[in-house]
Amino acid sequence: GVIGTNNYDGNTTLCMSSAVSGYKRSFGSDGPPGCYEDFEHTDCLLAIGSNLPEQHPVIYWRMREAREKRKFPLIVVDPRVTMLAQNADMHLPISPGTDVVLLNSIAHVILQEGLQDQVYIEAHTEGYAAFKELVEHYDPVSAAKICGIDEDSIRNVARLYAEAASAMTIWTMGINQSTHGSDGVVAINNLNLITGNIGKPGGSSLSITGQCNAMGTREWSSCSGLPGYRALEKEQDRREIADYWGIDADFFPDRRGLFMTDILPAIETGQIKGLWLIATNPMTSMPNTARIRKTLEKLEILVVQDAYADVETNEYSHVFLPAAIWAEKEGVFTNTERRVNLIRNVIEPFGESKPDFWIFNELARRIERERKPNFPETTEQVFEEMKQLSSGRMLDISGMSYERIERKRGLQWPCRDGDEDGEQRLYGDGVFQYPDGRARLIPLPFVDNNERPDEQYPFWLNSGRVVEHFHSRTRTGKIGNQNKFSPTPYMEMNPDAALELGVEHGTYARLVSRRGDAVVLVQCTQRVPRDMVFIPFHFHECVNRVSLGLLDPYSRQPAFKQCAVRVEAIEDQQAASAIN
Ligand SMILES: Nc1nc2c(c(=O)[nH]1)N[C@H]1C(S)=C(S)[C@@H](COP(=O)(O)OP(=O)(O)OC[C@H]3O[C@@H](n4cnc5c(=O)[nH]c(N)nc54)[C@H](O)[C@@H]3O)O[C@H]1N2
Ligand SMILES: Nc1nc2c(c(=O)[nH]1)N[C@H]1C(S)=C(S)[C@@H](COP(=O)(O)OP(=O)(O)OC[C@H]3O[C@@H](n4cnc5c(=O)[nH]c(N)nc54)[C@H](O)[C@@H]3O)O[C@H]1N2
Ligand SMILES: [Mo]
Repeated sequence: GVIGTNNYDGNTTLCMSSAVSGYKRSFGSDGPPGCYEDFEHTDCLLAIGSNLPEQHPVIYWRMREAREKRKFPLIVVDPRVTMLAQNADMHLPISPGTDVVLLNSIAHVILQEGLQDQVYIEAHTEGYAAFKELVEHYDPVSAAKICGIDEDSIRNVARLYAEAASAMTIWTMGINQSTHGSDGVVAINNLNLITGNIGKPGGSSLSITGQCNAMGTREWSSCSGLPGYRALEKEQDRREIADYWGIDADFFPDRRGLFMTDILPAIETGQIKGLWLIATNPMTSMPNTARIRKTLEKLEILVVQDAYADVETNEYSHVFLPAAIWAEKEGVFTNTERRVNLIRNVIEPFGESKPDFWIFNELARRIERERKPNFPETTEQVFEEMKQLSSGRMLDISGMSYERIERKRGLQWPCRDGDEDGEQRLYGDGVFQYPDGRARLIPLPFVDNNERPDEQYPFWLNSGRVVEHFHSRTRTGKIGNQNKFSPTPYMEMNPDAALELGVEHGTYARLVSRRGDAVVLVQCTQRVPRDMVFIPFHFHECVNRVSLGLLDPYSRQPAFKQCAVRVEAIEDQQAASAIN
């Protein structure tokens, strides 16, 4: 509204953008249709590429309690034996990046055996014929050869899921961070549409969001859009916001700008010369660290706005803006189940740091422009603006207030003016956000475009998280206990594979890919198959030195979890330990 660029994007592109684009393709809009209470109603839970006990322990306890009360089956799809897989009734150790094949095949069995909800399909969806034709090619015998799950298990899961009175799917980065991330989400939606499991108690496609306010960035325009799920491409949306802000509608670019993952290459080629990084640390979190370093060095101006001055990206900045952290500021955020909650500061900002909101306002004030939006003074005034801009829309929050949010311990959207509570689920009436009100069943042909293990690089490199650390460790890296239990970059490796290479448990080994190398401590474990290593991505100069991160064509999210590496034993252990 002041600078006039469309090149702004949320860290969401590393995290949730596949879920966003999958929801949009299937339902006509973003917005997770389910809620946590669905665990208390479901008769079958499918969890794909999500390690709930370590990554979402609070949601996990809720799910676990529900499962202890009503013993419903839990099926986990993950190439590793995660903590969640250990607790599952069935674990499907899928070949990396092939979830779409498994889901197509499950749909194949459901349609072949007539287990689908034909009434729901006919009343609420579009595209059934083309979808049916595509999944005919994915019989379990052929699919098993690609996705590595045997045909009997595929049939078993298909029957369990389709015959359950209600069934739900949750997923996180095992689906989203893939070259088929968006397709994977659509495949999950397809499964739930053909079984009539959308918007009903215990029946849902529920993406588990990464960060506490990942939903907020999606809803309120951080991802190159306009507030309230509005798009730069839509003339009416541009006009509504321009009128509200009192600026000219043609000040806005008429299309979205680059995704985060396309902004960095645009710096490489000189199209972008200045970058303002707010609360994200690409030197550790983006694939191919060497390339990112070169990119940041090329910038004419880099502004880093972060809570910690020792964040790695700050080594490349020209200006540092110290930001306050959550306990030092006030504002609302939206979680996985569309629940809006409020944080109030319990302490004053440390030192010279300021709340991000204050920084934005002060910068906007200093940028010279004839007609500028009016910038509110308090976060509560901003919330009042958001309420007005949401009124009558899908994400209506006009019935909320700071006071009511606190009293109700959060409210879910939509919560319209006058509503006592928000709605728990979306699409319960089977009316979707496409103009004709119908959801889309979308055929998903599988193209194998990953860098696969070969003779030179014989291992799949998988990466993710551990419970002890949060992301790039600017915070957890400073906490005694977290470092005590997870002190050093390490790699899960199958003991048989280690034996073959003469790599010993508890020693350092060298990991090599076509991009670079890294030194990690070897932890031998049966958690990973013989042709895979897994590395938590929290440590700087570690897994993302070697990762590739091919981009999903729809969501532009990197496939952090699939590329090929080799492992080499290291003779000089002392030198290796000095690196870490
Ligand atoms: N303690 C802690 N909690 C966190 C975070 C943290 O850093 N620390 N980060 C938060 C954020 S932003 C996010 S996004 C979430 C992430 O939460 P999760 O997605 O649950 O965590 P990850 O470890 O990234 O990945 C989950 C699993 O995906 C599997 N996987 C890899 N490839 C495939 C595949 O091809 N198919 C399938 N089906 N699975 C695959 C991996 O083996 C891994 O076990 O966690 C959130 N919670
Ligand atoms: N190999 C591999 N790479 C990955 C992933 C993976 O699974 N494997 N996962 C990806 C995913 S899902 C994600 S979400 C990303 C995360 O990647 P990033 O977003 O880059 O990681 P964070 O460490 O969470 O960065 C947040 C930064 O914000 C700062 N900060 C904290 N609070 C505040 C605040 O209130 N204001 C401001 N201004 N700053 C603050 C922190 O100090 C930190 O530097 O990593 C991605 N990278
Ligand atoms: Mo994330």
